[in-house]
Amino acid sequence: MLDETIITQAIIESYLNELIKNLKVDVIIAGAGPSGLVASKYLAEANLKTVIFERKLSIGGGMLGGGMMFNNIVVQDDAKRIMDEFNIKTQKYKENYYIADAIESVAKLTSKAIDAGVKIFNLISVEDVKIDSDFRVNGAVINWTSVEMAKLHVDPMTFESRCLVDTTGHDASVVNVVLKKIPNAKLNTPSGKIEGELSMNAEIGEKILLETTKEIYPGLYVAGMAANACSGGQRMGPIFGGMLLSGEKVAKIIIDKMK
Ligand code: 48H
Repeated sequence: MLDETIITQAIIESYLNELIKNLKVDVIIAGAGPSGLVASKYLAEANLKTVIFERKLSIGGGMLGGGMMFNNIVVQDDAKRIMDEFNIKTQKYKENYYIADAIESVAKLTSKAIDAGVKIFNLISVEDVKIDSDFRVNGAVINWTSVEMAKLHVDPMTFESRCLVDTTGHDASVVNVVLKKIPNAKLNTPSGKIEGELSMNAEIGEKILLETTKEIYPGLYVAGMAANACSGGQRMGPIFGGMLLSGEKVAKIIIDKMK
């Protein structure tokens, strides 16, 4: 005999317990694309309590769709070791070009992050940041994506963290909120504002991404496509090595700062 009430109670109770357990963490990551997933695994392995809030139902961001829905991705030599570390199969296509299955890549990035101790909440959007009295970012203000989509007037709730990472992709949506809502916020970019992403150049875009991955505002870090969007880096199309390396780099910066 299966009891629907027990099934419902099991879900509600365990979910609420997970939320409560993660009210105060070391690192909150906004966005479960490739850069956020990679960053989360390394952070969790360094014993930093890490949670990801992902706006969508699906995990993986732009990686899931490969290039123009041909769901293979390309990675270059520099990032092959990260693919190996996550146990993602790669096939050499030509010197310095490897291909991998986009779905396998997302599945294994996700699975390894979870195995390392990361908690991922999907269907939740980071809509604002929490700030201390010096305007340093120290948490995320979140709401159900369905509330956001329906434009309902429902107040959000707040999760506290030692720092926040914006891996929301092209939109850099958390950094945009900071600029809009924190008076005279000056970003760690040439103009102090968002420079905007540049048109396609895979070679430059991938290289510059390691420089644009950084603490962009006190307590707020940026990695992945959001990093190039903030600092005026080129887009690079469906090559994902830079996203993996950027996730690894932001984790290293945070670990060094927090240890
Ligand atoms: C919670 C949010 C919010 C929010 C968005 O776009 P992503 O895949 O991000 P990256 O930077 O890890 O990877 C970029 C890559 O996919 C890509 O687009 C490339 C390489 N483009 C090159 C080119 O030339 O176009 O994932 C971001 C994730 C998504 O899942 C969003 O749903 C999620 O973040 N997200 N989650 N709160 N406010 N905003």
